[in-house]
Amino acid sequence: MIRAPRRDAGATRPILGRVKLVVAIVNPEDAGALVDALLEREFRATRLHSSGGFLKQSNATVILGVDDDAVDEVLGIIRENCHSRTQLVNPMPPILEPGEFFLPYPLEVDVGGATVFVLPVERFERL
Ligand code: 2BA
Repeated sequence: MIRAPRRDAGATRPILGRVKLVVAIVNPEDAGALVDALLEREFRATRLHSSGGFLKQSNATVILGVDDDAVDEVLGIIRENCHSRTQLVNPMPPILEPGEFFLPYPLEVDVGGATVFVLPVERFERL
């Protein structure tokens, strides 16, 4: 777990150990429980409001900086709290020629429990 330098500890210094940035794109209905579960385990997290490029619906992006050793624990917490769902999407109508017609019907799309990226962090400081 990252131990950020305290403000009264004098000079700011980078966190020891290799740090990773976990970026998790999750359903907004799961984001609250996920952030609560992370905080319970003493992980600091930031929740951003985002939206998916394909469905154009709201989702949530949760970012957190963690020690390399803690990445698996964080992935476990994400797995426990984020559930996959089926969402209906109305396809865009095509451009029709005269005499053609298009009967729109909703398509089912599986949206994963979470899309997670783990990135190396060059430097981490709390100033
Ligand atoms: P959306 O882009 O709105 O995508 C929602 C779901 O639609 C996806 O679920 C996937 O099942 C489907 N989908 C997306 N693009 C598609 C396509 N070109 N053709 C057919 N089906 C498509 P997930 O894969 O679980 O992704 C959930 C959300 O995670 C995405 O929302 C997007 O916001 C994010 N995401 C997924 N992959 C990403 C990536 N490689 N980079 C950045 N963000 C990503």
